[in-house]
Formats: sequence, C-alpha cells, structure tokens
Amino acid sequence: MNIGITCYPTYGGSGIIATELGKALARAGDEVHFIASSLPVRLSAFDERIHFHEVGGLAYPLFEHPPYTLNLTNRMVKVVREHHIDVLHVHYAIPHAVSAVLARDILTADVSGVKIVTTLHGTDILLVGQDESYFDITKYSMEQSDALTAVSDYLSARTKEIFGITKNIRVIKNFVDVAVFSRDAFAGSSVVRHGSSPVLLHVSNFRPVKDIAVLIKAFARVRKRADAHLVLAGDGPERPAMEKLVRSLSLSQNVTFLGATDALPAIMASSDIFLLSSTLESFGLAALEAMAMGVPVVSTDCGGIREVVADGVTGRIVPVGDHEGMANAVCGLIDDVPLRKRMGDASYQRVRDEFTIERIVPRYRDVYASI
Ligand code: GMT
Repeated sequence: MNIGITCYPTYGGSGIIATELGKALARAGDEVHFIASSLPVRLSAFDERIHFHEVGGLAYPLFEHPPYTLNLTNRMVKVVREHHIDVLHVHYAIPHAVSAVLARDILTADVSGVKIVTTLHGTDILLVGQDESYFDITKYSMEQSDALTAVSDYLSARTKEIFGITKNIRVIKNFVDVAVFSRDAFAGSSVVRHGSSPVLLHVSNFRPVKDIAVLIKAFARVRKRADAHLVLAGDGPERPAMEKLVRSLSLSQNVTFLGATDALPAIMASSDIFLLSSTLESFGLAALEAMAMGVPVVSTDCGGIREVVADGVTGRIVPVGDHEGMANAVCGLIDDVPLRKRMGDASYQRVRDEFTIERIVPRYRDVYASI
C-alpha cells in the first residue's frame, strides 16, 4: 500500500506514534510518505520506502497568520496524485483531519479514491477540539473521515460523549518498539545516576496539562525522607516556571533539567521510578516507554492512565493534584526495593504482552484494509 502520514513533527507522543507506525509499515513493505512541516523527530534513519514531503507556504505580507492548514492540504493533494496514495492517515484531528478531508474533496475529480484514517490522540479532542472555536470543524472532520481510531478506551468514550459521534471509533492503543526500548541493550546505563541515590524521572513537553509543579512538590517531600534525585527530560512552555519552583524550594542540587533529548532509553534504563502528574492524559506514552525499560510508574489518576498503569502491580496511582499522596507512593517504592523490582518486572512484561509494535501495528493495517 501507499500510505501518507501527517503528524506534528516535534516532540510529542502523537508524532512519535505516527513516526514509529510509518517506520514499521515501511519495514513490512509499504511505501510511506510523511507529509509534515518538518522532519518528524524520530525519523532520522534512511529507509528506501520512507519519503518525506515538507509542507511550506508562500510568505505573503497580508497573511498575519500563515494558513498552514491550506498549505498542508495542497501538499496532500500533490502527494496523493504523484504517489498514488491509498490512505491518508492523519494523527491529531486539528487541523490534520480537516486538511485531509479538503484534500479528498479536491481529489474527487481525479477519482483518486484516497481514504482518510484519523487517529485521535488527546488534547485534539479534550482541550482544543471541544473549545467553541474549533468544535464544529473538529466534529465535521471526524464524521468525514473514513475511519476513526483513538489511543484509549477513555478517549474513545469521551469523544462520543462530547461530540455525539455515533460512528465506530476503533481503540488502538499506543505501542513501543521494544527493540529500541530494550532493558538488556541498556543494562548498566548510568547516564543520570547520582551515586547510589534513587533516580526519579519525568519526561514530557512541559505543558500546563502536565502539572509538573505537583511532582516537584512531591519530590520536596520525598527529599525530607530519602536521598533521591529528580531528572526532568523534555522542554516546553512551563520549563522556566518549573526551574523557578525548584530554586524556590532550594532543590537545585537535587534536580536536573535535561531539556529535549533523544537518549530516552538510556536515561530510562538508569532511572528507578517514573513520575507523571498530569491533570489529563489520554494515554501517557512516556510512561509506557519507561515501563518497557522495567521502570515502575507513579502517576496521577487521569484519563486513560489506568489502561497503561495497573495500580499496585506495575506502579501506583494517586489522585490528581495530590503531591502528598505521590510522595508517599514514591517513598513506599524507595523503601521497599523488592516491591520496586517486582513492579518494574511486571511493567516490563505488561508492555511485551500488550503494547508492542508486533501486536499493535497489524491493527492499523486491519483498519486500512477495512476501508
Ligand atoms: O494531545 C496532546 O497533548 C499531544 C499529544 C502528543 O502529541 O504528545 O499527546 C497525546 O497523545 C499521546 C500519544 O497518543 C498520548 O500518549 C498522550 O497521553 C496525549 N496527551 C494528552 O492526552 C494530554
């Protein structure tokens, strides 16, 4: 098949899933065409069946806001025509699904027959899409897609509730490439080790929805009881405020901000507990990647997190905003090394039982086949 994939190319779980999916499809023999504003972040290696089409646009002084959605549509039309694309698979409804629907309308005259698969990831529906300023166009783009998928049962159910969507939304959960997130390959990694102190890790794009202040306050409490180190990987708008909070709590010596990094498997392999304090998380891909490396997760109870983390088995789940509860859960795991190890092993196994490329990617292929 010839498959066009559109995603946000910078750091973020939706772009990572889209990229890993495209790589897996290409490995299996499909021609994959990424159509995006820049090269997706995990698309570095060359593959003769992967093609990249950059979306650019004429900069015109009258355009106060350059119409990226239109440039993307135009690029999709060209790529579908030139490369006989069978399926345009767009990740994140706004504005990618809208562009795809418009591209298909333009292409109707060519009888191209291109089909649209839209994968819903989270804030495209739960924050942006349901805002009054985007609601109708988001709903329309979902209704007009030939197939809809969502990354968790939670996201599927909420999408139906919020938008009154009656068509089928297939739940296809996120996945990890365990050949890359391999505990064995990174055994003994010590990149973020701080002596013998347990290392707590958080990875995100530092947006308000991650509520990182909660995990920093939890860490301040942990430090009163245990000698631990906190590592924060990733970057985004909340980072300056979080650095300030760390300084104000006199924790600078015990907290490392790594910024955006590609070295996540090595970093996760040398961490002991993964922390997530989001107020909303349709899935939580970074937590799944940590689990793949055998790292237990302590997370707030939001969105689809319980579909990823099994409370008491692969980690601990605490109420949203409860930094005291998070600190207690972390200290429980720091103090009880066998329990931590058991939960790490259970995490490792759960990913291999349920969330590998081999298990999940065929489900996307089934969706393509069905339309
Ligand atoms: O929706 C977003 O906030 C962005 C998106 C991303 O690109 O990182 O994150 C969402 O999609 C990820 C991949 O499916 C999920 O793992 C994240 O849970 C989800 N984020 C939220 O729901 C906040």
